[in-house]
Amino acid sequence: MLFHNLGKGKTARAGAVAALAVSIALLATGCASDSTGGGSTDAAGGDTGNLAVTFIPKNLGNPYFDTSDKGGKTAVESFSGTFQEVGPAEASPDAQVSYINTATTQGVGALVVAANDPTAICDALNEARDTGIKVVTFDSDTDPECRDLFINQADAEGIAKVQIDEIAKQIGESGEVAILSATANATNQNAWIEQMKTYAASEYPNITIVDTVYGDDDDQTSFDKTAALLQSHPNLKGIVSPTTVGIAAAARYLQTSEYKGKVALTGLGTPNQMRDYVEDGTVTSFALWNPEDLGYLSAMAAKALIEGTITGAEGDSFEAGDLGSFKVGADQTVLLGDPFVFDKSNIGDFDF
Ligand code: RAM
Repeated sequence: MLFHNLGKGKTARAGAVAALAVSIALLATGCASDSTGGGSTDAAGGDTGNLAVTFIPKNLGNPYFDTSDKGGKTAVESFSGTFQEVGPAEASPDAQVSYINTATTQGVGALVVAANDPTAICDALNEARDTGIKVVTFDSDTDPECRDLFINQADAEGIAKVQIDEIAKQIGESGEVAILSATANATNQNAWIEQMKTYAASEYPNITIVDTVYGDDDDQTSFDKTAALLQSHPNLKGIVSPTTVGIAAAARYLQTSEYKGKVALTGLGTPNQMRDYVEDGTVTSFALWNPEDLGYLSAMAAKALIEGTITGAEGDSFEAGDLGSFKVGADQTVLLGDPFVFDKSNIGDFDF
C-alpha cells in the first residue's frame, strides 16, 4: 500500500466509488434534509454534500507538504470536491489560527491540518467543528478532543526505531549523537524524540544523546543550528534530524564542511531533497513514508466523515480510493503504514 502508484485509472474508478458512497451514506445514516434545500445534514450539523476540503500544512514552501497536499488534491478531485490549500509561512504554534477561522467563515466541509502545536489551534478547530465542519489532523496531531480523526503516517515507535538503528549502524553503535528537530512544540517530532531516547537507551548503551536543537522547519535556521551543534560538541559522531527541512539543511552544511564523512547524518527526508547528498556520500541512509499517500488518505478520510460513512469511532472503516480500505484504530487514529529506508541502492526509484 505504501508508495502506491497514484497514477492513471483512479479518477474514473474513484468517482464511481464516491457516487456509490454518497447513496450508501444517505441510506445508512438516515440524513435529514438540509433547510437550505440542497443537501442533508448529519447529527453534528455538517452538510453531507459539502465536499469542500481545505488543507492547512504546518507551513507553506516545505516540499514535504507540497507533496502531501498534492496527494490531497488528487483525492479531492477524484470525488469531485473542491480543494484548497492555505497556511502560514512560518511553522509557529498559533500561526494557523487565522486560516482555520477563515475556512470556518467560508463554511468548508472539512479541514485537514498538520498541527504546529497540540493545543494552540484547538479553540479554533472546535469552533469550526461546532458549525459542522469535520476536522482531520494528519502528520502532526492536536490533542484528540480537538479533531475527529488523526491520520498517522507510521507509529511513533517505528519512526523512532528506524532512525536510531540507522545512526547506530553508521557510527558503530557508539558515541555522541545530537538531534536537530523542527519546532519545539511540534507534536509529531516531540513524540518521536521521546521514543528515540527511550529506544537508544535500551538498545544502544554506548550511544549518548547529548543535545536536541530546533531549526523550526526553516532552512536557514536549521543550517545555522547544525553549524552550532558541531561547534559545541567536538566529539559528535552523528546527527539525527527527524524533519525533512532539518535533514536537508544539515546535509548541505556537512557536504562542504570538514565534517563530511566524519559526522554521520540520518533522519527523515524526501528522496528529491536528499538525492545529491546520498549520491556524493554525505549521507548514507534516511527514512520516510510517502507524503503523497498521506495527503490522499487524509482527504479520503475527510470525505468519509463529511458524508457520514464514518464518525471517527474505533472500528469504523472506509474506502480510500486506490489505497484500499482503512480502519480507524484507538484514539480516532488511522495508520498509513511503515517507514521506509532510502539509500544509494534505491533512491533512484523515487521521485518526490
Ligand atoms: C517536516 C515536517 C513534517 C514531518 C516531516 C518528516 O517536513 O516537520 O511535520 O513529518 O518533516
